[in-house]
Amino acid sequence: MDEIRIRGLRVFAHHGVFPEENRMGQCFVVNAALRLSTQRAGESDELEHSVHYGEVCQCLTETLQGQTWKLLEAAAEHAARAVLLRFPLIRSLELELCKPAAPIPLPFEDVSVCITRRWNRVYLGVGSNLGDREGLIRTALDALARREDVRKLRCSTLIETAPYGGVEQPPFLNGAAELETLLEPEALLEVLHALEADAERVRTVRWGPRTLDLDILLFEDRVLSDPELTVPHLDMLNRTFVLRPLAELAPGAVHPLRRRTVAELLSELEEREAERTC
Ligand code: A4P
Ligand code: MG
Repeated sequence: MDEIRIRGLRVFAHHGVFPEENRMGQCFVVNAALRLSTQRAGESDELEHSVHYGEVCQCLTETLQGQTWKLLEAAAEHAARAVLLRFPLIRSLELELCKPAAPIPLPFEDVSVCITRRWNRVYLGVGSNLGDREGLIRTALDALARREDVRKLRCSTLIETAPYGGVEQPPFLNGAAELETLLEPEALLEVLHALEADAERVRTVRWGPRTLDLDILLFEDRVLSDPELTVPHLDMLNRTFVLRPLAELAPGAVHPLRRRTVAELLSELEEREAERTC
């Protein structure tokens, strides 16, 4: 992806663990790489098709001067977030926040924190088989869409599906959602669990009835194998109630382990199921 780079932006601010640092202030230096496609601006020669780097510098300066944080990490996090929220064309941002006058009683040149934050494209599986199924799903997705760190949320058609997994229970309403988020996977899962709790979900039987189930199916092309969060979702390849709505939203999305598109995975699964019923 193309980059616009800012090097050596100097900002006088008051971040630091020591009270003297908060009182006296010191000079911080910002380096940033803004990742976006510059091709359209390159062809049109119009600023509206790109990002005004002067305004980005202003945004960084205002954010870093608008509040005092103890840690460079916190200052960098807020500065990166402010830029990504304010300039929607920037897909990802690498930001280095340097503190050349940090209070270290030893000879050193510089100390810095360098982070990369981005709008991550994510696909969720949604399901419900208790209560007002559609209302519960829509309420949760509306709440997600209202978050500042979530954008471009789209939901597939919701389809009625027979329960899968051997537990006798009412039919499900299932769908998929696409969104972009600044949240990292673990933080997104926490948000999803909170939404499930808002829907008064009670966990009794594994794969049992639930008011609301929100699963992360795909998170960019990341592969995570923690039992607390396995991505891509472990069983998505075996579930038409997952792949069908997902294929409606993103037939060309690629499963990072299988290296197959969602449309291909769905037709392979449908073939396997047709063979089984023959
Ligand atoms: N977890 C790990 N990876 C993920 C992920 N990618 N997304 C962990 C979300 N959670 C993930 O989930 C158990 C644990 O999985 C969580 O603590 C989380 O940290 P849970 O939601 O508490 O329990 P569960 O949903 O009963 O278990 P599981 O294995 O997630 O079940 P599924 O996969 O959600 O399947 N039939 C139809 N027709 N439609 C359905 O939607 N759903 C299920 C449940 C069974 N049968 C169904 C349907
Ligand atoms: Mg689940």
